[in-house]
Amino acid sequence: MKLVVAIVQDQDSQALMKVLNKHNVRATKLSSTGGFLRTGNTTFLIGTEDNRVLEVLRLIEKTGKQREKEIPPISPLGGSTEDFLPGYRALVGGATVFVLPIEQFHRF
Ligand code: 2BA
Ligand code: 2BA
Repeated sequence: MKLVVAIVQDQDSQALMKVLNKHNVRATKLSSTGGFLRTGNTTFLIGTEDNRVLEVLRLIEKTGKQREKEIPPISPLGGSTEDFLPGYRALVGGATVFVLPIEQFHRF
């Protein structure tokens, strides 16, 4: 068994959950925050049999879209022009995915 951890953009999370449900893939959705942009994203925990990992990856790949996110420039009040941080466009991936081995699985 494997644990698929998938970080997706909030905009794609509903569609992904729908697709997973449709394919009978069990999942848990967590609200998360990206360390770089400090904005919300969604983390899916998907415990699945080894022989379904590829299928799950394909479902995630098909659902997530790459998007450019605009980071506004920061101009500090009363700060010198050296403190000015220019705007930034980050290309945020459709999904960042980790696949981990599961040592044990229990339901109590
Ligand atoms: P964030 O950390 O908010 O990052 C959003 C996007 O900003 C990233 O998209 C990347 O394009 C850019 N970015 C992040 N760190 C950067 C840096 N140090 N320098 C320049 N640009 C940077 P993605 O790579 O598609 O990542 C989307 C989200 O997936 C991330 O949100 C984070 O929550 C998660 N993630 C990505 N790589 C990860 C990792 N190795 N471990 C844990 N979470 C990760
Ligand atoms: P939910 O996904 O909201 O599922 C609640 C209950 O609904 C499940 O209880 C199960 O009895 C039933 N259920 C869920 N998916 C089903 C399906 N495809 N077909 C038939 N019945 C289904 P639990 O199995 O005790 O799970 C409780 C919660 O634990 C789940 O809430 C989910 O958040 C998490 N979970 C369970 N298995 C998981 C897995 N393989 N990966 C990730 N999260 C899992």
